[in-house]
Amino acid sequence: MKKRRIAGVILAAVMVLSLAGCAEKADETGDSKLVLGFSQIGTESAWRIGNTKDIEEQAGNFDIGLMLENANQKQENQIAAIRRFIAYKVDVIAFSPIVEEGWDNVLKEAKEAGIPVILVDRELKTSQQGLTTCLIGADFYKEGVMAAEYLIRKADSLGLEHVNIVEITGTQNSTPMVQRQAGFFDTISEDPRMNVLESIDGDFLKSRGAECMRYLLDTYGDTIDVVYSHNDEMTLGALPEIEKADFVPGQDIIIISIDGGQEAINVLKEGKINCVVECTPKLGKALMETALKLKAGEAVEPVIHPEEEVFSDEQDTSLIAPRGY
Ligand code: GZL
Repeated sequence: MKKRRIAGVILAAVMVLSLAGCAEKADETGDSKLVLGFSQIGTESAWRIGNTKDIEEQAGNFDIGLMLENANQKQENQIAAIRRFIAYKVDVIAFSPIVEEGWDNVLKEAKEAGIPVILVDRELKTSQQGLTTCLIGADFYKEGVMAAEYLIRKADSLGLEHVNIVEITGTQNSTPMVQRQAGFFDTISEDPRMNVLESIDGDFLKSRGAECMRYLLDTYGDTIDVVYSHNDEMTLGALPEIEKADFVPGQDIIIISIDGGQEAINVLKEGKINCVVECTPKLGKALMETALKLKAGEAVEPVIHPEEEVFSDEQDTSLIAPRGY
């Protein structure tokens, strides 16, 4: 018990020192340097790691004091971090909500403290309007549509009359999962060739992608024509399982993924993935620009969607530029 108490004291001391350090930075500049508190979901994917790196780089470029906390995939850690930002009286709070529900209380506390909140990457649902100022992040529904539109073109080019699809989804009740599924399903629903055998939750994790693919292969075997995976990590976990089952990914089974990280693009170039829909993690510049506008009392766009494209075996993949994440 004693050891735990000592550890607790050390952690608290570290927190105070790091906050004090931030306060000193603000004092050093002499001017009111913007302090931004950011609660990041975790490090579950190359996308997430790239997003964190970009936010840190852009905070430096804009000379913004960044307090970034990693929640290690736990909503309660994000809520605790947002409460620390409120206590520290940061100028702006931003976060990527791991799931859409359960944020009302802490967002009401931020509003009562007069601290504006920016949503980055993912959205949320609240019972009260006006608890957040804006969203900077991808149009996930459109990503799902682009994935389905690729599949329809692929089925046409192969002359397929019947297409059996398995879906490996991202974290249940997260915005990217809900909207990537909706965009895909809405688009294929008008095509009588398309049949979804099963959707299964891979939680955006590589290890879960492998487990899901093993289960789907055991259950559906060679009736599977397409794997639609909500992110590259799960896709990269699934591919070895497909090969262990003596199928050739990209040929025996069409592979469609989302994110567009370098590792998945390399596999696309090898022909083992057929389509990667881009979901850029580079949201840091827009975040810093928006935070500065909020601090200056300027109006901000309610939604900022970055431009995104589709990489696939329909193009010369050797021309795809380095991805940077
Ligand atoms: C999408 C982001 C998703 C990525 C995953 O913007 O929320 O979370 O697609 C990441 O790789 O885990």
